[in-house]
Amino acid sequence: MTSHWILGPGAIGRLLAHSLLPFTDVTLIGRRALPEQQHLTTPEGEERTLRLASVTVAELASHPLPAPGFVHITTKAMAAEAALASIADVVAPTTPLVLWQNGFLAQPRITQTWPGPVLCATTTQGAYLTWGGGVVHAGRGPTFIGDLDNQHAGLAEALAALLSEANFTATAVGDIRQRLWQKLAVNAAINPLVALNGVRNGELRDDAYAGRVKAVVTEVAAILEQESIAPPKGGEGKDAWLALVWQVVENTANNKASMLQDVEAKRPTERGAILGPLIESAERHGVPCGVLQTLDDELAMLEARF
Ligand code: KPL
Repeated sequence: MTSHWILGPGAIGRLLAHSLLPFTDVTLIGRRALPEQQHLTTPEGEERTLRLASVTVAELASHPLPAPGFVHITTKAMAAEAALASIADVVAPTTPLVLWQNGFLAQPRITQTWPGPVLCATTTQGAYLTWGGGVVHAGRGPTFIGDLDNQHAGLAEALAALLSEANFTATAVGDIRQRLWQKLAVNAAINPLVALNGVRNGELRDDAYAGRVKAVVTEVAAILEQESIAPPKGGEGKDAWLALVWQVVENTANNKASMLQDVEAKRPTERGAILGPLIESAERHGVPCGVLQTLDDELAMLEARF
């Protein structure tokens, strides 16, 4: 049986572990020890408790486990490379990795440096951790898996099939780069503004914020054109991106976006993985990014006060 290591026991990592456990061998890996019994609340409100095997990074170094078939990295974007480095000595460099991060920072870097296959996943599964360490599976949504160079389609298909069997609906795709940038575009238009203003997603429709959303999308659309990322649903340029952003705002109106949750918990945000690649691309292509840069500076100032 192929074993799956899940490095980063946050909400998505634990949801993945709960989903896969009945079908395969799963080990959660974190910096701190986790309780043996892990609780999950399903979107239907059902409570489940499972015994999930977990080890700390330090234990793994002194008591190596049998080689994994996949290592899933489910940390925040800015922690992914350090997390991989922390287990690199005990994992064969040919092991397939699956990167579950937001943004587009860890994915190209790890794809370039890891000798084995690197799959990227983007998911719309909604999940959060409770204070007691349980995971609430708040809403189901599709997951897409592929690799940036389209060289591991068979592996992506095998993983998507296993996840779908585990009711974690997943599809292998040949355009994961496009999908990661698309999610990044939406995140760039929503997350910094809600985090800086302490509002839920739906409030961005208010006059006080809507103009800034449009200004962000104008810059993002021009940058994505330079990156050859097609506008969503075959639409045209900026308007198609804006329509997508308003659609997500509508669908998630009552959500506290992940970046707002980070700010409220005084944790570093994923600005480097979301705004960083856009600003870097704008500078490379000579496209304006003053609005994005201001958001990034404001977030940096906010984080400096934590
Ligand atoms: O993905 C999200 C997030 O919170 O990071 C959005 C789409 C903004 C929904 O809240």
